[in-house]
Amino acid sequence: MLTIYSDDHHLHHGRCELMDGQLMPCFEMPSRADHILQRVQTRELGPVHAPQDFGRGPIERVHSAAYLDFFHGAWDRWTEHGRDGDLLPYTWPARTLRAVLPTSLHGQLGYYSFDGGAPITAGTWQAAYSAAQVALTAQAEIQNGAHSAFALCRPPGHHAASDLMGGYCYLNNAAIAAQAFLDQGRSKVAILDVDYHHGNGTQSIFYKRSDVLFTSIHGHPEAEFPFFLGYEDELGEGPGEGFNFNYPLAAGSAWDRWSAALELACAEIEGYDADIIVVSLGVDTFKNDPISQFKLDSPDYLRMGERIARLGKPTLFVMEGGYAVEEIGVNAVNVLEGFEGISCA
Ligand code: Q9C
Ligand code: ZN
Repeated sequence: MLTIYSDDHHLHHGRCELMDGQLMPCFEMPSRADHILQRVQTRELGPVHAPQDFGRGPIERVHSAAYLDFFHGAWDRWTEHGRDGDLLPYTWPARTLRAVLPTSLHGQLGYYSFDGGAPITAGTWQAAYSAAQVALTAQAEIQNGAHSAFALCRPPGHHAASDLMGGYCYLNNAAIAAQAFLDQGRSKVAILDVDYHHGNGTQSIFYKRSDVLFTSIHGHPEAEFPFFLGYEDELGEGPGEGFNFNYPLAAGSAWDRWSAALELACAEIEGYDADIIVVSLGVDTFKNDPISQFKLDSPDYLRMGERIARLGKPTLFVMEGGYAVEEIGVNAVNVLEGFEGISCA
C-alpha cells in the first residue's frame, strides 16, 4: 500500500493543553507521525511519497473561505500583538451569547473554535495545509485506480467542522478527500470513523447530505469528548436523514463490543453500496492510550483491517488520533496490514 507523508507536520508542535485542571504537554505531538512512518518503513508496507499541491480549492469545498483566511492569518496577527506563545482561545459564543464575528483576534478565535484543544503556532497553518494535501494526494491515487492508500496526516482532522477548529484538528482531511471523490465523479462515499472520539466535524459537514454516509464508533459522548455530538439518535437531517450512524460505546469496551459495533457500521456501509470508503483511522482505542478508555489490543487492529477489506471497496485510510506514541506505529500499520492480507489488489 502506498503511503503519502509530508515532513511539514513537524511545523506544528503545540506546547500545552488543559487536562484534569493541569497544563500538560500536548498529547498530539510530532513523534506520533514519526513512529507511524518508521513502522511503515520497517514493515515495508510500500513506497512513501510526498504530497502534490492541489492548492486551496479542494479545501474550500469543505471549509469556509472566511475560516481559512482567519486560520491562515491568525499567527501573524498574534505576533503583531507582540506575543510568541501558542495562540489559544478562551471565550466561545455558547448559549445566551450571540454568534457575531467580533473584530478582535481573540473574539474571532472563539468564533472559529469549539474548545481550547487546538493551539495555533507559527507553523500550524502550513502543517495543516500539507496534511490536507497528503489526504488529497492519497485520494488522487485511488481516483486513478489504486485499491487503497494511506494518508499519514498530522495534525488530525475529524473534529474540524466547516468553520471550527478544535480537538487537535484544524482542517478536516477525511472530509476534504471525501468531497474530492465526489467532485471527481464518484457518487457515493462512505466514511467509517474508528477513532476513539466521535468525528463531530465530519458528521456536521455531511449531516444534511445523502452522497456521504457517515458512520462512527466512539466513546459515549455522555462521558467523553466531544460531549455535545455523537449520540445514537443523530441520524441525519433532510436529504441526509438515514445517512448518519453513531455507535457510542461505554468506557472499558474491548474488541468483543467494539467489533460488534463494527459489524453494524459495515452492514450500513454494505447497504449503502458506496463507491469508495474513507476510514478515519484513529488508534486511540488502544488499551494503553493515555487519554482514552477503550481496551483494544495490538492484534485487534489486524482484525479491524481484515473486516474493512471484506467490504471489497477502494479504501482511503486517513490518519486521525492515537496517543500511545510507542505503540501507535504498530497499531496503525496493523490495520493496513490486516487490510492487505485480505484485499486482492
Ligand atoms: N485535554 C483526536 O483524537 N480532549 N482528538 C482531551 C483534555 C480532546 C482528541 C482531554 C481530545 C481530542 C483527533
Ligand atoms: Zn481521537
